[in-house]
Amino acid sequence: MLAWAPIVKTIERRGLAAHGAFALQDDERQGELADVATIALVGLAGRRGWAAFSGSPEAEDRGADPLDRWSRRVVGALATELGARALYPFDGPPHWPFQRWAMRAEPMHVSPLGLLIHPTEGLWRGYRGALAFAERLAVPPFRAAASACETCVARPCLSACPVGAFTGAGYDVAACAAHLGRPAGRACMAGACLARRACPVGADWAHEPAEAAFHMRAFLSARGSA
Ligand code: B12
Ligand code: SF4
Ligand code: SF4
Repeated sequence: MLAWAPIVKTIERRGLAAHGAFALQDDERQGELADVATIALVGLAGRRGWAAFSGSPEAEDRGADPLDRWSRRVVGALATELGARALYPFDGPPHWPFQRWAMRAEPMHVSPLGLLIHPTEGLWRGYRGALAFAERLAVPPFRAAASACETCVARPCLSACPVGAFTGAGYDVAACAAHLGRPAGRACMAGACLARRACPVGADWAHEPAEAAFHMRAFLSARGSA
C-alpha cells in the first residue's frame, strides 16, 4: 500500500495542496474508473498556490482558459511523477463529481449557497484536479466534523447578494450574471461574490483582489457576457 505522507509532500512541492483522498467502492470501479482504487484531490495552496499560477507562462500568454491549461500541465506532471492518472473538474459535461468526492475525502458540507463549506477554509476551497491511483493508498481515517452552517443562525450568506440570486430553490445564475455585467456589479467583479464573502468561516482564505477578479471574469466570460 502506498504511504500518504510522501504523496502530500510531492503535491506541495508543486505549489498545490492535498485536499484529502478516499477509496472507491468496488461497484464504483467501472468505465473510466475501472482501474482506480483511490482518488486524491488537489487544489491551489492558498495564496502561495495563486502566486505559482500567476507567474506561469499560461497566466501571461493571453490564451483562453489559462488556469485550466496551467492545471493540466502542473497536475498532469504531478500525476506522472506519482504514477497516477489526472482527472479535471473542468472536463465535461459529463463532469466528474468533484463535490461528491470532496465530501468523501474531507468533512466538507453543502452550504445554503450550493458551494461546499470546509471547517477552516469556509467557502474558499476549490479543486484543480484529482489523482486517480490504481493502488490503495494508506490515507488517514476520515474525521467527521459537523457543518458550521448548522449553528449559523444569522446566515449572512443568504442576504448578501444584491439581486437575491440565492433563493430556497437554488442559485439563479442568470440573475447573477446579468448583475455582474452592469456597473453595479463591480463590487462582486473586483472582490468576489458578496454572498461568499459574507460567510464568517475561513475569512482569511478569501481570495486576494487579483485572484477574485480573475475568477469572476472567467465565470462571466464562460456565461458569454464578457
Ligand atoms: C457546472 C458548474 C458550475 C455552473 C453551475 C453551478 C450550479 N450551482 O448550478 C456555474 C458556471 C454557474 C458555476 C459557477 C460557480 N462555480 Co462551479 N462548477 C461547476 C462544475 C464544473 C460542475 C458541477 C456539476 O454539475 N457536477 C456534476 C455532479 C454530478 O457532480 P457532484 O459532485 O455530484 O455535484 C453535485 C452534488 O454536490 C450535488 N449536491 C448538492 N447537495 C448535495 C447533498 C448531498 C448529500 C450530495 C451527496 C450531493 C449534493 O450538487 C452538485 C451539483 O453542482 C463543478 C466542477 C465539478 N466537476 O464538479 C464546478 C464547481 C462546483 N464550481 C465551483 C465554484 C467555486 C464556482 C463559483 C464560485 C466560481 C467562481 N466565480 O469562482 C461559481 C458560483 C457557484 C455557486 N454559487 O453555486 C467549485 C466549488 C467548490 C466548493 N467549495 O464547493 C467547483 C467544484 C469547481 C472547482 N474547480 O473547485 N459552476
Ligand atoms: S454564512 Fe453561515 S450558513 Fe452561510 S455558508 Fe457561512 S456558515 Fe454556512
Ligand atoms: S457574484 Fe454577486 S450577484 Fe452573483 S451571486 Fe454572488 S453576490 Fe450575487
